[in-house]
Amino acid sequence: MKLNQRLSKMKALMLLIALTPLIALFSCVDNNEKKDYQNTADIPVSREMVAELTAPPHVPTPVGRRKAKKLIVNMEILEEVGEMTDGVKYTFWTFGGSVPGSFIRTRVGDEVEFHLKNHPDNKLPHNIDLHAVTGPGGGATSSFVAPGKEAQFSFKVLNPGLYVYHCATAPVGMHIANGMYGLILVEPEGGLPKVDKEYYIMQGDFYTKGETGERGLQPFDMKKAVAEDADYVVFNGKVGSLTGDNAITAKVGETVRLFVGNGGPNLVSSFHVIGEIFDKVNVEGGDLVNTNVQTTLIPVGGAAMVEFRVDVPGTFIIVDHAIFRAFNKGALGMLKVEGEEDLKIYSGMQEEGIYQPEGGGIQDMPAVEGADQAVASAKTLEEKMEYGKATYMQTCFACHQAEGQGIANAFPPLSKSDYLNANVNRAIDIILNGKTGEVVVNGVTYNSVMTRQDLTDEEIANVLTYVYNSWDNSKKEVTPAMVRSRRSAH
Ligand code: HEC
Ligand SMILES: [Cu+2]
Repeated sequence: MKLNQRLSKMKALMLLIALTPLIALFSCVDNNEKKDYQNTADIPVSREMVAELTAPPHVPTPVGRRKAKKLIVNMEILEEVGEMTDGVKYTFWTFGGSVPGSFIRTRVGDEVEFHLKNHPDNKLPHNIDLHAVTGPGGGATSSFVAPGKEAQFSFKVLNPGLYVYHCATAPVGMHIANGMYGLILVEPEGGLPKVDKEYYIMQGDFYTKGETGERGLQPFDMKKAVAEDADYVVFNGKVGSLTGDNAITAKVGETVRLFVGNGGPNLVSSFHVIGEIFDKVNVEGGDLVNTNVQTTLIPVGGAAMVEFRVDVPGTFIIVDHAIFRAFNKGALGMLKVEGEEDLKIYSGMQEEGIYQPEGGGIQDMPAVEGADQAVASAKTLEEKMEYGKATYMQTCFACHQAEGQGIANAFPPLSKSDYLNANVNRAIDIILNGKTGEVVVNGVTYNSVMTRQDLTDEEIANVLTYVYNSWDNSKKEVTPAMVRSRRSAH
């Protein structure tokens, strides 16, 4: 090496040494961000970032040491048929296509810009109430969104913790019962302590027209929901979402953190992992840490973070310890741990399978009698009303509501509807063909979409007879012949 080369190298080295205190000073300012504010509301945000969203049981990357940001959340609502258990289908309403909805990970001080999109193929309006929001309705009042529309609102994340979010559109219970809930995590400054594995688990209870295990596409049952008589109590939206090949995993010696939520709508969870003790629980998802916990209570609309180290291999069964729910209604998951046995901790006389669901009761329940009941023709007005009401509750109820009152800005009322009462043929046509464009009902303009209803002539006659003879309407009787003649008019 030549002398001048060596000199310039030394110069560079000296420059570096001279700069070192400065660099240290800068990184010190960085770490002392706390000093810049009294309140989390005053934490400054730097730059913008699109939030990573994940479906259960996965969670997005930890926030670590990142600074508060403007965080863009793009959440799409999807109404889709999914599987509750083998052979049982259910129409789930979802935030992001999964039950529970996409996991949102933030830190205190983030300014969240929330974009709620309601897919154009959906049938209903929705909104979102995030328990992490300080503001009216937790965002619900600013996020009501019809199919094919997008709503935007922003909020500052003030309190660390694990929070539930859910739809709060009427009938609220029904939206939640169909799966409209999820978790939003707010990490403290500097992030949560590091662990090896993190998973997202959320419990929910479901109510179907048929009995538990009855096959086919099962509609939601309002009566059972009100009676809190659940057909399914499950983790992550379906029976078996966390069992067999879907089990969550860890290796001996690893630390595991579960973000556990409960969407309800009705049942609190006695959350327990068989054969493990929670080393640490952030009770109710807040700052209070309890240690050495066997079972932790997760209220409906609440959450908890549980942490434990796995010391021995095996299959650890995750349950709601209200045990019939686990073995008969689906609230059962598995954590599979691989690694070396430690005979000191556990002797090894492990019997796998001892806690399997009893005979897979849910899967193989035979279809209940009455499923293939012949459809008798309605003769009297009373019978027409009875059959018509059944069709109404299955087909029209979700939009026009139980008393035909509709939903403001979205679904016109059928009760005392001047539009309905003015023209029977027009009403028949609407059910046969669907309806788009403006309609004015009792002086209020609606401009939305009613999809065409796939019903028989008799079903249409009965449902319209039911509607016309309910809620102060004009008491007309619609016959299958009338429907037939409208059908052939096209
Ligand atoms: C997916 C939601 C949805 C379902 C299900 C639905 N409707 Fe509608 N209905 C609407 C919407 C939206 C309109 C207004 C359409 C427009 O703006 O053009 C409407 C309009 C109507 C109207 C005319 C306006 C009024 O209020 O009088 C009648 C009558 C009606 N629906 C009856 C029914 C009946 C009966 C059923 C069940 C067989 C049914 N609808 C199912 C959404 C729905
Ligand atoms: Cu909803």
